[in-house]
Amino acid sequence: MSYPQPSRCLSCALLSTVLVLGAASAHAAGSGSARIDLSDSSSVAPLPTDPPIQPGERGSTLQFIYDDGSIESAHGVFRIPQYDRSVAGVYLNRFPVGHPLKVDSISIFWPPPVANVAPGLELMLVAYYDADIDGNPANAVRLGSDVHVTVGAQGEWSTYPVDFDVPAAGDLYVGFVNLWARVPNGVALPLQYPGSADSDNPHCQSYMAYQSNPLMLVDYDDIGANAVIEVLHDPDTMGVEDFMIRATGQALPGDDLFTNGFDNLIACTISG
Ligand SMILES: [Ca+2]
Ligand SMILES: [Ca+2]
Ligand SMILES: [Ca+2]
Repeated sequence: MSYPQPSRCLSCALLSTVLVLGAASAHAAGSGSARIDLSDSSSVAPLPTDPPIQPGERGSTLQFIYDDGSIESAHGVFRIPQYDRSVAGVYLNRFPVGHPLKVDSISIFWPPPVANVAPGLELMLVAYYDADIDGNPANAVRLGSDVHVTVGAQGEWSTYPVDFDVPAAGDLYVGFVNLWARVPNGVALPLQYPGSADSDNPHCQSYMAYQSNPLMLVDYDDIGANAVIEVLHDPDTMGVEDFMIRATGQALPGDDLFTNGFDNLIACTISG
């Protein structure tokens, strides 16, 4: 069996689009992210553009979507330089919101079989609230309690009910942790790419957090305790892409006319 050639992110810790926190060194040895190109294996017809972001009223379902439903790549974290084991990470989309709300579902598009993410593997759904709306989730507060679920069918969406209360306007981050690889030194071959991504109409609001030392476990309670936080915003390595992680939400009681609150969305500037 042949695998698509990954593009590795060995230098990404030095790029301006990458937030590197703590005392970790660059990726000379340790863990690094990589992607595979799946643009020829899309099983879903692409839409012309992402679904429009519509204002909602109290009682209506709020949609948080950056992708067009067609997958172009998938991302993973691996032990480097051996490039022989998959390491756990936190995969997130950032949605600036203008009001309190309740997140009631998270949907994840699981990549096709070539990404080696088998149905039934255990993951955890996570959400965070960042009051300072700065695009850096290092100080974001984790919301709710543990939600353990499993990978669904490959090449399809899985929708999971959740109950995460966002307390106020700010940045909402939603996503998952691939718990099945959250063991010292990760898991053995074949390499796994759990982060399905959409290259069309990128919003630059997709993040990966992980430890640079593969012996250390990714911290999903405190994003800032991880050595690396990357944004999918580099054409040469990670791509400029959106994770195929969606959410729905409801306005909390007492809110009046409610918008999805994307007012604070930063511009997605593609460089290079
Ligand atoms: Ca998109
Ligand atoms: Ca697409
Ligand atoms: Ca922040």
